[in-house]
Amino acid sequence: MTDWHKTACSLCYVNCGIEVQTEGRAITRVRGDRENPRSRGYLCQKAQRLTWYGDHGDRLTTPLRRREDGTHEAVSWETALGEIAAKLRSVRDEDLAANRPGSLAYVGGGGQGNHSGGGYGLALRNWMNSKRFFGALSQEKTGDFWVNGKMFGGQTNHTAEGVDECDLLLVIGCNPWLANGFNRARSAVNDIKNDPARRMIVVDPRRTETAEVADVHLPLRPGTDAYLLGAMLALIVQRGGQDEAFLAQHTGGFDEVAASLRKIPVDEWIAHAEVDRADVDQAVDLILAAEAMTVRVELGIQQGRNSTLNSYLEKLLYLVTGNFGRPGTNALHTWLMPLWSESRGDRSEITGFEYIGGMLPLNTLAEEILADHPHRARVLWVESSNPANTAADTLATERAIRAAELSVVIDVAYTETAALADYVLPAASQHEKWEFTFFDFEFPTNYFHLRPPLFEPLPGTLVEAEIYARLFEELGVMPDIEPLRNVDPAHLLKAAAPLLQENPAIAPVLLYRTLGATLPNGAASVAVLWPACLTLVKRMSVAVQRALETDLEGPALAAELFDRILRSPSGLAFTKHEYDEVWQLMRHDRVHLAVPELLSWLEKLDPARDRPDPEYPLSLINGQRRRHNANQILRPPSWRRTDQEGALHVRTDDLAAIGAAEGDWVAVVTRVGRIVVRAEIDDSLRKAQVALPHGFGMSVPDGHGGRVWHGPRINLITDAHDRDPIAGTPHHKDMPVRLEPAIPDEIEAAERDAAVIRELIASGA
Ligand SMILES: Nc1nc2c(c(=O)[nH]1)N[C@H]1C(S)=C(S)[C@@H](COP(=O)(O)OP(=O)(O)OC[C@H]3O[C@@H](n4cnc5c(=O)[nH]c(N)nc54)[C@H](O)[C@@H]3O)O[C@H]1N2
Ligand SMILES: Nc1nc2c(c(=O)[nH]1)N[C@H]1C(S)=C(S)[C@@H](COP(=O)(O)OP(=O)(O)OC[C@H]3O[C@@H](n4cnc5c(=O)[nH]c(N)nc54)[C@H](O)[C@@H]3O)O[C@H]1N2
Ligand code: SF4
Ligand SMILES: [Mo]
Repeated sequence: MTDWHKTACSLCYVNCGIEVQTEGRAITRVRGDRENPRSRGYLCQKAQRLTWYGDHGDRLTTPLRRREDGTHEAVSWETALGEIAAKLRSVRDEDLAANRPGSLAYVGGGGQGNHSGGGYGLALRNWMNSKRFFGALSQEKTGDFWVNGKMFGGQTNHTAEGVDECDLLLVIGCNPWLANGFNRARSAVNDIKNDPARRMIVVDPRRTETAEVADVHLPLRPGTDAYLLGAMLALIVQRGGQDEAFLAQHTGGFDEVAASLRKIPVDEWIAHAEVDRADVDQAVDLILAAEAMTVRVELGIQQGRNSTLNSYLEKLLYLVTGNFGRPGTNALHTWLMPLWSESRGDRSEITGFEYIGGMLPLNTLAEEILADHPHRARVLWVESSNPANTAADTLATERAIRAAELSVVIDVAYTETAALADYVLPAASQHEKWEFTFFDFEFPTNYFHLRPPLFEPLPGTLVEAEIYARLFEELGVMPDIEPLRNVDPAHLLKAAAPLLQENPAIAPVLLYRTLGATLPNGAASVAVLWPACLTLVKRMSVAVQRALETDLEGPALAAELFDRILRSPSGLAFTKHEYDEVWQLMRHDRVHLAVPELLSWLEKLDPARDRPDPEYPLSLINGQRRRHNANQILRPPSWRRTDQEGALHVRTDDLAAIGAAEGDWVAVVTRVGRIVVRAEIDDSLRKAQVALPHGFGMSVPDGHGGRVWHGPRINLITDAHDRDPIAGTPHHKDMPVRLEPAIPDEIEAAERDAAVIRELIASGA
């Protein structure tokens, strides 16, 4: 009998608890972990393919240094860290001498399954006196954070959904059937479908798998969400559907909102969205009849036109109707440690964009580095992210990586970003170290899951904490911790407190080297969770006591929480609230419904100005979630059971319009670029809508000593300047494009690559 080991799936941010069997470094079997109190045994079609993440030939096993000719050579950890430290020190000194802001640009800090390394990156930014932080979140969610800051008072006042208990699920711009995005998504959608008392509305241009089972599907024209949601809100208020008691008790500013909504030309806006008025009325009927509605949104509106405004309107839908803070509605959730921070209006000197949640738009990374400005970014530090594929405008991003005076990538695989970097540092994989995420978005009970390692680190790799500890030692900024070596672990934190207070910038590294060294089973990098436990207990001890079913208080409660986290391989509940305590999580005293910047944006919307460009008449979903894509996490071609080439999805009529047929190579053309892809029919798309998959564009070993491109590099055609005015997020879900038949040279090159990929898949690589 082979043992089952507990861990979590890291292929999307839901992080389902799973159990796996292993052989060598391979994961041979995967099943849902029924003991995980949150995911309760659920998993989706991707989890079975998890072994392709850590067990393949493109894993990094040694630090690499870039040669003059652009190729990489292996160097020792001492050499790599010594040279990096020397360069960092000299840039830091120059920054200080020139009295300019720190010129380190930091990208990433954690992917879908790994946040254990992120804290050390913060230490590095602190030491380099730099705030410049970019990441995946700052090209999808920062508009949402900005709105939360205005309405609830905190950019970390992030919302949860009550999908399991709602009687109406309103899905806007996301496809939980394929992308999940919330706990047990497919089961939850099926439960609603099979219960005649529960309803679902889907707002999505495409007739998605989720829309297929909805009671009402509003297939709006891409990019018109603000019009449709505005019209729906106007109808709700016209019909007196606002929850007066809720509004009076918990909110302010409704009258200003209502005044703006009353100006909306409802029929004109609905016509602009190209949906049937009768369907909109039916959706509004369902919303007004619902006892408990929950609204679930994602990239369709967050990476769509009017992104930040959409995030506001979506929240108004549940707040105006009083669907908040009750079972089955939206709510705020707790954090073991917030994944982002609070910004107070600081702006980039280079682009003028505001920091939101501590981040600058990823879309502006290349500008920050390439700008002709004395305060441009000079060092690029990338950890657990692959911006050469995932940031808008690939060519500009590649130029920026090369232009940086120092570029360092910490990753497990030889990514497209790593291939361009001055130094590449190999990390132990998520299955080779203690790992966790802060993607804990549940209310009233919230959960945390610390996963023990399945394997020893691959020889040559180090966990992030160790990489940073050695780097700071190399930088000569680590204080002497020798006197702490023989202190009894029970008194260690007290003994270390002065050191931590004197060196707040590098606290994570100090915790790792001190407290970490006393933790069992090599769990040293878990030490960073200790201050999180202390802070949480100070803020909400009752909720922690309830979750742990204990009367302990203060530091003893924090110690108990920390200990339970270490001893709960299936995860645990860490806070448990009563519903009406949701208001304690909010920073404002009441919800500020009126956000002047967004109300004036709403009032300025003009259907006459928002028409498709005749030169680029189609709307591209540039980065669709499909059955077998998973960001940039799974790289070997063989992992994909479906969509192995990463095809363009297009309707029969839109494809015929350029004289092409299914299986042909076609060019997708934007203002900034052109890529060639295989066409595949999907008539569930809306007329004039096409889709390219997320999670491709990898350069993989071709089996003959070279490399070959696998699937479209979709951000080659993304205009980084087509972005939200507040958050700077790209409009990936509504990119203006046109299709053209590919030319013979393009077809020949595409066929050549495709043949190599087919060979690789046939050989299981
Ligand atoms: N299979 C799979 N699952 C994943 C991932 C993955 O790579 N693969 N990645 C994970 C990550 S990081 C994220 S952020 C989530 C994203 O999850 P989702 O946001 O659910 O996924 P997308 O496919 O990007 O787009 C969502 C939907 O937006 C619709 N859409 C396009 N344009 C518009 C529009 O103008 N208005 C509206 N209302 N809808 C529009 C599309 O038709 C699509 O159905 O998925 C996560 N889950
Ligand atoms: N056009 C277009 N672009 C998009 C999107 C889109 O829809 N369209 N979606 C966007 C979205 S929502 C997201 S979330 C981003 C995702 O894009 P990225 O931020 O680039 O993140 P991932 O694709 O998750 O890549 C994570 C990286 O972490 C590495 N990694 C895995 N485990 C570890 C580890 O333990 N340690 C270290 N150091 N590294 C590790 C992986 O090898 C991989 O290179 O893409 C965005 N880009
Ligand atoms: S929903 Fe996400 S975390 Fe869960 S099994 Fe699927 S990919 Fe993995
Ligand atoms: Mo994402």
